Amino acid sequence: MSSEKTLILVKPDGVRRSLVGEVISRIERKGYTVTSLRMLQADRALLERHYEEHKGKPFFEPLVEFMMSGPIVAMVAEGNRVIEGFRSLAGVTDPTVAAPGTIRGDLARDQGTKVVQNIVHGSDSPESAAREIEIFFGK
Ligand code: D4T
Repeated sequence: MSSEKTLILVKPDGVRRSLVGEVISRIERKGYTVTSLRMLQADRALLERHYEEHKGKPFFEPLVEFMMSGPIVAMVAEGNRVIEGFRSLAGVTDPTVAAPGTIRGDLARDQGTKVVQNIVHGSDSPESAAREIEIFFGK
């Protein structure tokens, strides 16, 4: 049986709003297994690595500032097709149009900020997952 891993973050807005349990609960109720978990205060160096694909974009600096604005929770979830499955649970990036029933569609909205505050991050490919898991949990 082939299993897969993904890196999931509860961003500072999710932690501030006490939604960590809600996010983990949705992951577990879907049937995935959380196999690693830590709360941390991310620093700039870590976030520049994590978001390197966005360097130079207009929302990059606001994104880094937002992600440093409070603690985050990082976790690894496992299961068949978990990368695709968690992105489906999360909903699309823009919470205004994220489908009801998804984490972003149910729990987030446009706050009028320079960067979208959308509660969670999930890896978008096996390569990103491996890279991001190493950033947050080491080899
Ligand atoms: P993450 O990576 O946080 O799971 O979000 P997504 O996969 O849904 O979106 P992303 O990597 O394209 O963007 C990272 C982060 O930047 C914010 N963002 C993104 C923004 O404020 N404005 C934008 O135009 C985009 C594309 C939201 C998530």
